[in-house]
Amino acid sequence: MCAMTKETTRRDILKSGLALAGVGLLGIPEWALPALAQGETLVPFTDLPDNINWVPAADRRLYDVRTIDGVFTPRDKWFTTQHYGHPDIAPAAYRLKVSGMVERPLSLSLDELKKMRSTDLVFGFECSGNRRPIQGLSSNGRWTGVPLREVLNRAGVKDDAREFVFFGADHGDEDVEFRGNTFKVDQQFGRSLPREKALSGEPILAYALGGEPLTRHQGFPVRLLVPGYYGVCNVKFLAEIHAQHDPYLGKYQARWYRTLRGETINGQVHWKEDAVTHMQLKSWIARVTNAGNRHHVFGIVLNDGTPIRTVEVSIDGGPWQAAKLDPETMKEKCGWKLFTYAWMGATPGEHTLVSRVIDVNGQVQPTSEEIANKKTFLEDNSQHPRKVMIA
Ligand SMILES: Nc1nc2c(c(=O)[nH]1)N[C@H]1C(S)=C(S)[C@@H](COP(=O)(O)O)O[C@H]1N2
Ligand SMILES: [Mo]
Repeated sequence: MCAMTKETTRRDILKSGLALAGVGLLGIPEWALPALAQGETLVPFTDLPDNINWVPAADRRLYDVRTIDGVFTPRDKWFTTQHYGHPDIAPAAYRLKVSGMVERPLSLSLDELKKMRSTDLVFGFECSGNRRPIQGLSSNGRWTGVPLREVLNRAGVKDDAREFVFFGADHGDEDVEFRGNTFKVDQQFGRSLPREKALSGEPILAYALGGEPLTRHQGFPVRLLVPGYYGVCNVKFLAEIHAQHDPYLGKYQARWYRTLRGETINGQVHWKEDAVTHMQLKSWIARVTNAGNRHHVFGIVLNDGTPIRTVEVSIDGGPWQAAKLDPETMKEKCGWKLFTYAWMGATPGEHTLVSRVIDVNGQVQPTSEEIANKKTFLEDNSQHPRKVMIA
């Protein structure tokens, strides 16, 4: 709500031509400026590939974080990825089924869902494959939906239901390998949550983004959102919730989104394979701009909702300096947190800028060397040294 007001304010200011003069006086935070204000230029990142394909396929889109001009990602710019394309779902025919170990199996229409108590959730997430140098698989939104717990309570979850599987309406042919045999099966996209998480009151079944129906890319008509979790957990085109006793081991739960990490336990390295769940503590520099002799560094912080203590920036290997966390975005537990840093006295030539975030528990965003024991490319939350060229 307050964010909507902010957007309007910014636009009004721009219209009235006070864009630059009014910034300090009106207290408009620096990140609320358009990507490029009058007289401002984008400082090129020299670590970005020359010709990035921002829309590499019909079902994929990267978000160019250098163009960010507000807290919320515009609906038509949201990053997207899907594994089985977009299922066509007619809203009138849509039903969300709740099946398995429940007292009352349900089949809810979109209208029935919308009549239930709704809640708003500011939630930004990234695909667990989001990483340097592009960092384009992340976006931030204000969602509306029904708390998952309310739907599950309506169905009456049985005591021995331990696992909740969320199936999308999308599906495709998969090869399931087993001891030298390959079985071809038609699988739905599926992810699961343990009972404690499903009934925690946190996840929602969202039907709106930015106050409007979900886009096709974002999972029309209904998607699961698990605040603080990586993209893959947020099942789009949600068709069925199935309560069961045993762990669900479908491809997108147990195989395709898996992190292999070496952990030292009692002096011995144990190789652990985990499903991708909560987001790791991460920050990255999204944009550097120049106006006169000032350089503005702007970046994004993302994590699982653990409160943030500080973000720091280091230039050319120099000491860590505190960046400024935007107080508005800090209010939202699971939204993007934005930060700015005023870089004074930048000299012509190439420079390396890097950010790191520290949470209230003292956990520090690691360097890539510090997570060298993580073997799959997913969950890369390493500090990202950005190379920039000052003219
Ligand atoms: N039904 C369904 N849900 C899905 C997917 C999918 O392929 N099918 N992809 C997941 C992955 S890997 C990510 S990163 C996010 C992307 O969400 P977005 O397209 O809204 O950005 O959706 C997740 N939910
Ligand atoms: Mo993903």
